[in-house]
Amino acid sequence: MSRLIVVSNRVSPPAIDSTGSQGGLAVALAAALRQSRGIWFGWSGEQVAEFTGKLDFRRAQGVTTATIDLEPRDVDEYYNGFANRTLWPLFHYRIDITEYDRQFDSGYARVNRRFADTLCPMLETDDIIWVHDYHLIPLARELRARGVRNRIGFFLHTPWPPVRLLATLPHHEALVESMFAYDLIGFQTEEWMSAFTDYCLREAGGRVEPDGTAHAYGQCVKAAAFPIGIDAEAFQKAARSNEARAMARRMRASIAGRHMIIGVDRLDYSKGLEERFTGYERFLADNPDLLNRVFLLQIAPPSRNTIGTYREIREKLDQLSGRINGAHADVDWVPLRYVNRGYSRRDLAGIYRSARIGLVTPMRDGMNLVAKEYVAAQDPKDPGVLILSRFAGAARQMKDALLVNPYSSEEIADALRQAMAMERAERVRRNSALLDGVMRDDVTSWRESFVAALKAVPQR
Ligand code: ADQ
Repeated sequence: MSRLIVVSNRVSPPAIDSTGSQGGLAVALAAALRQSRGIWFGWSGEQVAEFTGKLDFRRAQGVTTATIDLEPRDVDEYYNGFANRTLWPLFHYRIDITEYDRQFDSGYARVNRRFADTLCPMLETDDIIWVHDYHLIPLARELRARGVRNRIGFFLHTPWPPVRLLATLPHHEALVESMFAYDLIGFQTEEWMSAFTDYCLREAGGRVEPDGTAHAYGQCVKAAAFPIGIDAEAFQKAARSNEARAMARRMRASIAGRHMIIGVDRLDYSKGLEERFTGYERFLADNPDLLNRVFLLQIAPPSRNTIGTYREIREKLDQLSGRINGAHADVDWVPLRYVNRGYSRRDLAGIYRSARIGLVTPMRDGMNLVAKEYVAAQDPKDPGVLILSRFAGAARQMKDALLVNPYSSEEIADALRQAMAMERAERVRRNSALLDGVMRDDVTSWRESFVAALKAVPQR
């Protein structure tokens, strides 16, 4: 059996910890790594004064991880720079805050070379290599330049932007050309995939076969959509755990007969938190009869704190939440509870289950797993209602949610009103249809179908 080699920017700790704090992706990949005696390779998250390429191997729960430390300059230019200040905003259609800086370019190329240099000596002839996400787009090209002929697949967790947006990136051609060193490129949805094939046709002057094989730059690569899922069974189990029940009891006491709306997101501008708060403010203004009968709990742990745009959004949200509570709060009621910390998966499952409405309104999202977790955590006999942005990749599969345009505070307010009034029979019908999809298209079937498609590509 060929080994699976997973490569990602960061490596999740291999310990599958008993508090259920590890996400579905890490668990799904760990299962495949364990079965194939594979290795998970990436950055340790640590910095050293000078890059040495020294590998730190660890083994836990049958999974081997290999990590390297990076230099402060690498972290600035590659991680905080090109990955998170150039590609992340650009791939989320935010060219207004995308930073184009040559220094970032060279740092990104350098770290991808460093990854290739350290990974190469570890590889065996029939290993299958699976590279994850926008941090490592040119990695396959670097590996090929070092003589690697193994099958290499790439999965993009974010959206892929339309041609006109991508064309604002200096050297966009070189970035796309480097992707032809992969054998298979996976996208979350058909929409992101066709933005990529569109580029191959219109910018690169290539052609695309009906099965998604793109030909350009004298090479070819297969593109396909593989919508990621959650570890649905484990999440349902987490929702029935003692910790989740205790959390649900705690929430019930604090909800005190009102309806809770829940939002759970990394604090990121792509998640539409500002617009969500404004939509909720609008809902409060439009529905005076519902004041004191509902509240929004928004959980948003800070992320990427060292980047200015992330500090700015945090300040804006602090102001907005102050404004909403200042205008509407009463002595015994606060309309918006805004919490900046993380919770274990079991606690989170208990919180989701207590919420009458799951409000998931990203402006743009590769998939969005919170929407799927919310559905999996519901009590099937008396479930809550999912309100979902039509611009999340998940909206393609989750048609039984209330789909909204997150740019419109009226649509958010109307959907909240509709969800509040929804009869139990309709809630049950919608949740059961959504749950079928979440259970069927889970993270294991995602991983298996990607790996099977990669194995089906003839080796170079
Ligand atoms: P993210 O942008 O991080 O992922 P998402 O898919 O919503 O977005 O996943 C977030 C995960 O973090 C969820 O599992 C959620 O439970 C967890 N989380 C968020 N806040 C938390 C908190 N306060 N405490 C504990 N856990 C919390 C990227 C892409 C997405 C894509 C995923 C997977 O941007 O579009 O769905 O990768 O491919």
